Order: sequence, then C-alpha cells, then structure tokens
Amino acid sequence: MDPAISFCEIDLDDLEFYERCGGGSFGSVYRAKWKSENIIVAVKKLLVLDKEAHVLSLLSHRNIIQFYGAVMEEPNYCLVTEFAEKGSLYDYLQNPDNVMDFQQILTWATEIAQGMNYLHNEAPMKIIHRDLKSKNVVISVQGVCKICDFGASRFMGSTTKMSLAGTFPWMAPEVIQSLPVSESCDTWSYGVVLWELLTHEVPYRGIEGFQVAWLVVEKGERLTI
Ligand code: 7Z0
Repeated sequence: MDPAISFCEIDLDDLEFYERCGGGSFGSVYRAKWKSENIIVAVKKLLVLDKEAHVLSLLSHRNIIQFYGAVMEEPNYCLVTEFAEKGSLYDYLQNPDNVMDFQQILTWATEIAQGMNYLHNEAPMKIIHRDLKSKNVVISVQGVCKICDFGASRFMGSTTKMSLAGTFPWMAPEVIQSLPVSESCDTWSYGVVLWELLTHEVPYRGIEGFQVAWLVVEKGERLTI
C-alpha cells in the first residue's frame, strides 16, 4: 500500500528542532516544534522509511506513543509523535526526588500492561516489541505511561539502533540467543520493568552487558527481590 495514503506528510521546514531526548541515550530522537500545528512533538530521524511504518501509523492507544506523521523528503526521513514531557520511566526511577506509593506503582504497572496488551492482542496486526524496557516507557504531563519504540526492531536502517549491550538486562533468554520469539519475550521484559518499579534499582547494575547475557542464558541468573 502507498504510505502516502495513511501518513500525514510533514514538511521538514515545518519542524523546529530543539535538544536530543534523554541526552542522546534515546537514540536520534529530538524534541521539536511542529510549527503549523503549534505543538511540541518528538521526532525520530531515520535513514530509510520501511513499508511497515504504514501499519504502525494506524496504531492508537492511551498507553502507546501516538504517531502524528512522517517527513519523507529523501534523504530526510523522520517519524513524528506526541512528546511526553516527563521523560523516560528509567530516568524517573533514577531520580531520588521521585518517590512512589504502592498505588502509583500499580497504576503505572497496569498502564504499561494495557499498552502491551494492545500491541499483542488489539492492534490491527500483532506487534511483538522485543525491546520493552523502562527507557522505552515515557511519561506524559498528566502522568500517563506511553510505550515507545515498538516499531524500532522493524526499521533496520534506523539511526536509532542502540547498543545491544545496554539492553541485555531486559531481554528474555531466547531474544539474547536470537532464537524464534513469541510475544512471551515481552512478558519477560515486563517482569524486569515491574522489578524496576518496585526497587528503583538498575537491573544487573555494574555488570557488563555481555556478562549479563552469559549469566542469564548459561547460569540461569535472575533478578532477586
Ligand atoms: C527521553 O525521551 C523522551 C521521549 C521520546 N522523553 N519524552 C519523550 N516523548 C516521546 C519520545 C518519542 C518518540 C518516538 C517513538 F517512540 C518517536 F519520535 C518516533 C518513533 C517512536 N517509536 S516507533 O518507532 O516505534 C513508532 C513508529 C511509528 Br511509524 C509509529 C509509532 C511509533
């Protein structure tokens, strides 16, 4: 199908770029102003725009990042989404000023589960995230969790493919080993996010990424509560 049918095409000139989100740890995602709409947006720069982007553009749920449109001026490809003002859940949990009561933990755990349930069971096509982690959950100004980057594994030409090593603590053993996966691999990652919500700790902190991979796959090491 022609992506132009479903995409809102946005002119590159219509975007005013500000800083990189999360100081660059979030890949090539920028905060920007969509000038003609006068709203603040998130913009991810890509090297190519995959056909699958067309399907992803149809997704809409309160707990996933909302797609607005795309820049398709070769070689400038960008995905434009809503911007979540409170940043990533990872950064939120690392800030000692942020204290959460148990109700808040339950609310966010439920919101992330509802977003994942939408991707697995309710979306126009089944989406397996493969890279769910607290850095890929952002928080809106109203304090609502939004899942990001569920399409990232599809955009192989993306400039945003982050170092694999930093992702191992969230990865199911079959994902680490590049075995065939089902949506259950996201359930594993969700478990790690729950652990983060409950502990405010970094999973396998201080252990090098490939060491984590080896411990989880070969030694059956698990996070302790
Ligand atoms: C710290 O980073 C952030 C941040 C990042 N703080 N607040 C934020 N708010 C929004 C974003 C973002 C984003 C974003 C995204 F998650 C983006 F700009 C483009 C794409 C995606 N995700 S995606 O590639 O899986 C995707 C592709 C399509 Br097509 C449709 C929806 C999502």
